[in-house]
Amino acid sequence: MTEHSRLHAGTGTQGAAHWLRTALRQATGLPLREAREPDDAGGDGIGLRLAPGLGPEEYRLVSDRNGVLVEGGDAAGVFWGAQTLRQLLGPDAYRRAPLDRDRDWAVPYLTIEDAPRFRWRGLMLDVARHFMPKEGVLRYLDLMAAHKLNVFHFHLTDDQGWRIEIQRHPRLTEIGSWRARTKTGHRASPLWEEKPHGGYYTRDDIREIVAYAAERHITVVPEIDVPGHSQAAIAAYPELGNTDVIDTTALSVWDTWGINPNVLAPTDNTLRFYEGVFEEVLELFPSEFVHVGGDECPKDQWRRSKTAQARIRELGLADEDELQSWFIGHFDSWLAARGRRLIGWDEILEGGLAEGAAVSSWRGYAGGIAAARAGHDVVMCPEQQVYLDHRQDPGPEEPVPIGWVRTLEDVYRFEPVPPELTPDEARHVLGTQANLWTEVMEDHARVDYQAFPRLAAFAEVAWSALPDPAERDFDGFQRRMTAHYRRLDALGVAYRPPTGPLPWQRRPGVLGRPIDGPPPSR
Ligand code: TNX
Repeated sequence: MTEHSRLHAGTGTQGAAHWLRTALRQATGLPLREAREPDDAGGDGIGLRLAPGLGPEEYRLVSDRNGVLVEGGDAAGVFWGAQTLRQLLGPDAYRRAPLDRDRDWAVPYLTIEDAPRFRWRGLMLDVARHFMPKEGVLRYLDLMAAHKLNVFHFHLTDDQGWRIEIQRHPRLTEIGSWRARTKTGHRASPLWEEKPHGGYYTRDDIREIVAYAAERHITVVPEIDVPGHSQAAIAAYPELGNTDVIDTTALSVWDTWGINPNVLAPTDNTLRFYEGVFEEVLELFPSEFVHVGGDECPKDQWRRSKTAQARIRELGLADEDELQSWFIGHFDSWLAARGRRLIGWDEILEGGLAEGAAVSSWRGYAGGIAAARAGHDVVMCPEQQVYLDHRQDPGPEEPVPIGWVRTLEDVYRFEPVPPELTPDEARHVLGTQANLWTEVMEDHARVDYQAFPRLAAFAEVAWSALPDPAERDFDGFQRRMTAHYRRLDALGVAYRPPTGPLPWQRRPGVLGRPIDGPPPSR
């Protein structure tokens, strides 16, 4: 490419052209002027066009002496092809300004034909435990796009914080979006950070995030976690809690970690309140799926609550599990009536799975298998495999070590589709997702450290992995990683170096919760 190279964008490829021109102008300083006709792109120009013969998200990239042509089955395919083109230009193509204006930018002559294995290639980010300011979220969307990930599961609420402005319930953010102090390390750690922590996204921030994602062919799936993980909401509106069991007015936004007993009361008031929340959520997020959480809802308060017990009797339910299932079922029909689909953590299977609901299988594969067999769609994200908060090395230097050791190779060999599913059942596996829970990740550098390099291995699993993990070429992946580390450097990603954490990436003296031995395989 030279200053004379032009970019021709065929019908329906303007979005990818805009992204590519912006990215390459920044990195190369070349103008990449618009070509009016495909043949006008110059000998080493770039052409983008739709090719009806290709499937969804599929692309073909041809580089030869006529320049580079990227064809996609749809706009997303062209966009992923444009990402590959940047990859081929070398690590400096990921920078925001040229290091050297005189250098040559050449794409090797080659042909690439490429399409994703899964249509749900997700990353979940928990912005409740530690808030990630909007800039950081936009940056993660760029990192996702660079790895061809296309679903951003946005975990917006939890016991430790409520992160989305809801106009009709302003106290959710006035009270619920910050806490006075924070546990440092695992909950058994004696350390506290004695300063307020918080933040939230305004409605316009959310609109911007959703639009930025859409420009990158990423769908944002919002999560409002109910009926557990709700202490921040109860602190803001005490009537949402089980007021006949505890004094909910004494609750504040939670400052430590773990499974919290203070759950929502199964009352009409709570249902109406959350319908109001979800109405605003639907206005902001166009995604087909809306995540309602449903995980880790201890039933102790419901057992002790006269109100909850009366509701169980009135509905003719067997127990508290069925009460949770009724609660989730309410929002399943509520969402379905508005043309959306509910997705929840695999606990929503307990007490009967709501019709039409999809499941995020996190406690292993079992929930996903049961759901797929019952004809429900599944996103595979087993904690034994793709919880990136878990440590990536057994060494003593790992910062705040949590969970099982899941190395780069472990993640590379993770297989989303369990072999016990028949081909028909396996079609319900929409794809897979890596989850970033941020209890011990206080800023974006800590998030980077846990996410990378493993997210690169995960991205290959989601896009192109052979179904049999034993057939995957990890040595080849590692060789390709040498080049990829240079790209991550150019992007400013604070990954874990293969040789171990850098001094400032360590957290000496902060207690984690490592689990010894390998994770259960199923
Ligand atoms: C379980 S995964 C949780 C999260 C924690 C995570 C820590 C899930 C649905 N619930 O609340 O942050 O473990 O690994």
